Amino acid sequence: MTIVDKSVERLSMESALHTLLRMEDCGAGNGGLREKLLSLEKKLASNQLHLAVLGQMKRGKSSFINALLGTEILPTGVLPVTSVITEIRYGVVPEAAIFYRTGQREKIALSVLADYITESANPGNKKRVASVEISYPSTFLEAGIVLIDTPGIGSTHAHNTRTTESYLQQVDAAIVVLSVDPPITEIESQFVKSLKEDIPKLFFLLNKTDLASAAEVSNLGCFLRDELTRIQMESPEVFFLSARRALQRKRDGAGEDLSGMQTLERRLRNFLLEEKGQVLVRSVAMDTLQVARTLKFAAVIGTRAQALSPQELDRKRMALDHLLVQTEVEVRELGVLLRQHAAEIVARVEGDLTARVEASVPRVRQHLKSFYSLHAKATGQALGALLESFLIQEVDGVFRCWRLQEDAKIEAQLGTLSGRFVAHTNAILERLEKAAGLLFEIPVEHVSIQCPLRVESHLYYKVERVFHSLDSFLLVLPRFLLRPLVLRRLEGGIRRLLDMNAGRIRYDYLERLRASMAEFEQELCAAVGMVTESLRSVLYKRNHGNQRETPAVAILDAVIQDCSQLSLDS
Ligand SMILES: Nc1nc2c(ncn2[C@@H]2O[C@H](COP(=O)(O)OP(=O)(O)OP(=O)(O)O)[C@@H](O)[C@H]2O)c(=O)[nH]1
Ligand SMILES: [Mg+2]
Repeated sequence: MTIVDKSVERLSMESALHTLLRMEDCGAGNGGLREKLLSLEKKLASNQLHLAVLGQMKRGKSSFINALLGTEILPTGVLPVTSVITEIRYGVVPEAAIFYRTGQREKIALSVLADYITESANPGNKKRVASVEISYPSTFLEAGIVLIDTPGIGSTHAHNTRTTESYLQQVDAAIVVLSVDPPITEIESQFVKSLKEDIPKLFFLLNKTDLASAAEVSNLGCFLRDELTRIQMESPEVFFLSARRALQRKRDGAGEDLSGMQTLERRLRNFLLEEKGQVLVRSVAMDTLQVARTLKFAAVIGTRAQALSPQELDRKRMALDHLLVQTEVEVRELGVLLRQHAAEIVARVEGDLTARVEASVPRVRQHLKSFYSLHAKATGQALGALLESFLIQEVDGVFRCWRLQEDAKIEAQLGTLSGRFVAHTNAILERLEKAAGLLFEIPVEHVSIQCPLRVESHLYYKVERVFHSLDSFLLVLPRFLLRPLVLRRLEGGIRRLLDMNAGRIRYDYLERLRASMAEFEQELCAAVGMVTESLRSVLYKRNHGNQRETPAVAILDAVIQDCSQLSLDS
């Protein structure tokens, strides 16, 4: 038993799924449907809360996670420490796995973790670690919480900020760690504002309360809430903590909780159970309802079929077979059409990207020249390094804004497209169900399917060096000759840098669109396949279990009722 009790809703959802799976085991259904039920069961069981711990460097993010786990797994310190995204999830054996950008994976002992995730042992992430996964046998994690330690934003190491930002879209909730010294800075306010867009739920944690008196903490809390309200955070949830005291208390294993940790732990578990868990149960219930209604429809037809004479049954079977084949043809045609539309979207992205690069080359060159004039004193290698880091930032900016706009554009196009295709599929299903109902003289209530089409974002930018060391003989050149030479070299790298990143982005969009479309098409086919297979299986099983069909309808009615209830917003 985990520390989180299962909710009543979750238990009845589990039981509804078991009932349907048991019916499947009796042989009443079909393979696709069984797979669907098993995937729903898995979805329900995988109720996990991906909880990122975010904030400016040195606020105590890693210390907070250590305190939650009651042990000092993560390195902490007075200089910027964490440089790699680190996920910590439940596991019986304490260990860590390193995922490299090359795709390689390596298991390591927790004792050498610092060699991979700290700025001092892995400066600028030269070991090219993409992420780290830690397993740890903590009861807190066993409830289904995955903690994510992140590099501090606003760190002097710019790559750390980028690492964190590119990860945010994957989390369910985040704890923004602030501290009493000072409670919130302008950078943090801006950061919180940007987070609101990406993360469904934010908690705020004012850490290091041991450094202030109770009265000061209370004042700081008010100040923090005011500031959060000012930046339009609706009813912000603020917690107070001393990660230092909390860890000490867990180590000593006793004493009154003065750290604030218990309140926070309780809230996080409730959040997982009540809010996230309910959303999940609701979505599983909606899908299960679909399955149960399909099965009932088929079961009712099956019952009807038993009352028919063999000749009449054969005639109706032939008619239904014809309908099923026709449906399958229509769905295949729909698939072809869908792929055509997907290709059009990809072509549009390519066009936009090319236009972006073309428009940016002269602009970036102009910006580089202005920056160059502003730094009239620098020359030689130093000037090269300065211009290069400026250029990298510029290129990053070119694509960052573009991607946001492009993502919004694609999202809108996909929304329209998926809406249309879901409607087409529903129309096909409705026609089939009506015709089958008419054939067997039973009432039909079509339940619309819903499969949203979404594209996940996993893009990483690659910023490569464009300025390489100057040949030593050039360094003897007088300043008035050397400076323009350095500028020209950098200018020469602009297009290459833009093209290289455009290529990566193009490939990334292509892959993501392809994967999403394939998944969407598969979902649509599965929704139709569930109905056609159920009808086939029930019609060709006339001689097995004559007595089973009637109770099946009653059982399905009960499941339908439960799922309808569970799928309602509470
Ligand atoms: N007094 C006090 N110090 C704390 C507390 N929590 C963390 N610290 C100290 O703050 C410093 C930074 O802690 P970390 O946990 O490394 O901070 P971080 O946010 O993970 O830092 P980065 O990984 O560099 O972004 C360390 O010296 C900690 O000992 C606390 O509750 N009280
Ligand atoms: Mg840290």
